[in-house]
Amino acid sequence: MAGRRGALIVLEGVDRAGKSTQTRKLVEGLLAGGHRAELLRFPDRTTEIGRLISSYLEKKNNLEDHTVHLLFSANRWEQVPLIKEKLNQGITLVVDRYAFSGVAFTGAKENFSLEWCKQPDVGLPKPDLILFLQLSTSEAAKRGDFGNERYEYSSFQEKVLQRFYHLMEDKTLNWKVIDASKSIEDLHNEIKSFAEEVMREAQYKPIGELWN
Ligand code: DGP
Repeated sequence: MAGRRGALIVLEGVDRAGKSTQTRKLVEGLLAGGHRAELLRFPDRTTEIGRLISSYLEKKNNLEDHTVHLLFSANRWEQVPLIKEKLNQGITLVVDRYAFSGVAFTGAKENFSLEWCKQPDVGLPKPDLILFLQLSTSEAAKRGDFGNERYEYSSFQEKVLQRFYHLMEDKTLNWKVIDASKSIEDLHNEIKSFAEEVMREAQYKPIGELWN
């Protein structure tokens, strides 16, 4: 048993692709199957940095674009000790958004290179699996009105999607693209089988470093 670790599984996608529903269902499904699993989400709005981010997203405050990028990254880094501890205890972590959202959302703004955007997140624990919930921005928009938060409009989401496609070209990462237009249950079953496979493979591997 010694040395077995949990897997780090990330769900990514544009807004309204169903990430939050699917992360929740995956954790429930893994627990029901006798696995140890917990959910994390970024941004984590409960920390002090998270509260700053949250009021920025709610447009209650304005922050300079580089500054907010670094805050999102810091909000991930502040959870790294906990992430490592849980993984080493054998707990699989299912994460709703990670550094890829960080790069895709800031990278969708004018005058930000992907290279610059990646730097603050270099060295974060490397996901064993990144599930990309693929949904066109027009399909996403049909799922109901976007909310009123910053970034929740179609022309921006389209740019975000292009940045995600660019990030997916990185073959050192284990991306799996999933058709998010399927039913919630079909999507869940597909995601769960990818997750169980990677949990078996990750058990004896050291935790990697992202983009390093
Ligand atoms: P959510 O709580 O999942 O609805 O995400 C909040 C919004 O913040 C969503 O529009 C995506 C965006 N977002 C998530 N992570 C990052 C990040 O690291 N950087 C930036 N700029 N935006 C992010």
